[in-house]
Amino acid sequence: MVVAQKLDTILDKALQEIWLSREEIKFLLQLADPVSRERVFLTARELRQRYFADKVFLYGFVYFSTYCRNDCTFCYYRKSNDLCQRYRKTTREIVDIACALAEAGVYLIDLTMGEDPQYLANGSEGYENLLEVVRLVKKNTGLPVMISPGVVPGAILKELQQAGADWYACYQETHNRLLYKKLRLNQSYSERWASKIYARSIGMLVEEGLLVGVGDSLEDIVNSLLEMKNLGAEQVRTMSFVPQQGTPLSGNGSSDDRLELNIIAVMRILFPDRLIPASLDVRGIFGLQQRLNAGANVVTSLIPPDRGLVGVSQSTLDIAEGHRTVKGVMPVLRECGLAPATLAEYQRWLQEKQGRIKNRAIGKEILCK
Ligand code: SAM
Ligand code: MD0
Ligand code: SF4
Repeated sequence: MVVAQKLDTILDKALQEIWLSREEIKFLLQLADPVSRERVFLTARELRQRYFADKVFLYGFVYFSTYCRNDCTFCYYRKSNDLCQRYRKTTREIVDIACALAEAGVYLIDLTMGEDPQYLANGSEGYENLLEVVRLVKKNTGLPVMISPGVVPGAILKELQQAGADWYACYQETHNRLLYKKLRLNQSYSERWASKIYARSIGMLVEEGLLVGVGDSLEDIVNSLLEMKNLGAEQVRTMSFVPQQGTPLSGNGSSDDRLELNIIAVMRILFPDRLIPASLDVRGIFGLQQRLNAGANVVTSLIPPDRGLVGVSQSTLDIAEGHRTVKGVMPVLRECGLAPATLAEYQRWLQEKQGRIKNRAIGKEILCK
């Protein structure tokens, strides 16, 4: 079949929400010519419109501790990188920052940290501090909360949920175990995966993520998308790898986002009703329009300019300039024909999902009896 015809057939299936074969997914992922890609993006936008109209969700990002006990080869904040200057915000500071973000109009606070031993390996006192952060952020902002603390024991996850965490974000990066081993040194693949399964089983919403451009093949990406389907994560993301100074992978990586954009569009096609981020943490404000046009519907990594906070993969890009703020992204949303949802709309989406998860859990219990 000629390329255009094949594309017609696949996009037709996509619009009917018929699951694509491995080969069809791979075909979409590898597209390089601008005309074909634009057709895929158009389909992705049509599907987004079907489920979310022109509404986009905005997430505030608080990277409250950049200390980490791990040594991920791709990460600037890996423990053995002496080049990075680290900080740990106090509980008071974290709450103030979260309140400022809430005031600015975000709908969710993403509390992210390196696997900081002060919180994770400090016995029960560390966990208690983490729980207190979540409790106070929830209480003072009244907003949905996402936590990205790395892998934590199930019992703690449950307490974090009780403290007010709605979402657990924990990215596998790849679902190729060999590649995983080279990226997340000395970290168990199975444990990381199991933490997300457990989070779902107790009724938390889960975000899964895929890192691209770190030695992954197209086949790996297809596998990842299938694993994401198995997991049933409510939010799925992909981010291009950004090389970091002082790390083993500092010389690798490319500034071409073609694959990331293709994956965003394919994610929208495969998971039309899920949340898919356009992260400001890859190319800053400059990269936002492309990501939204590929079918993303959440702007993540909004950071207040004046609090000494950093991003993860772009630690400073566009932060001090105030481009990574609600105000800063508005012109881009408008340009894309999109508008921010209201907080009530986000909360409705969340409650509907949480209700469904709860019913599923009850169903399982009945089955087990
Ligand atoms: N420390 C926790 C963890 O690893 O799960 C939570 C936050 S971690 C800093 C968040 C994510 O940022 C990583 O899982 C990875 O997907 C992404 N990330 C880190 N370094 C990156 C880089 N150099 N380029 C692109 N994404 C990166
Ligand atoms: C982002 N910088 O949304 C953040 C981070 C962690 N949950 C999210 C990677 O892009
Ligand atoms: Fe630590 Fe997370 Fe960075 Fe890995 S990705 S080194 S766990 S902060």
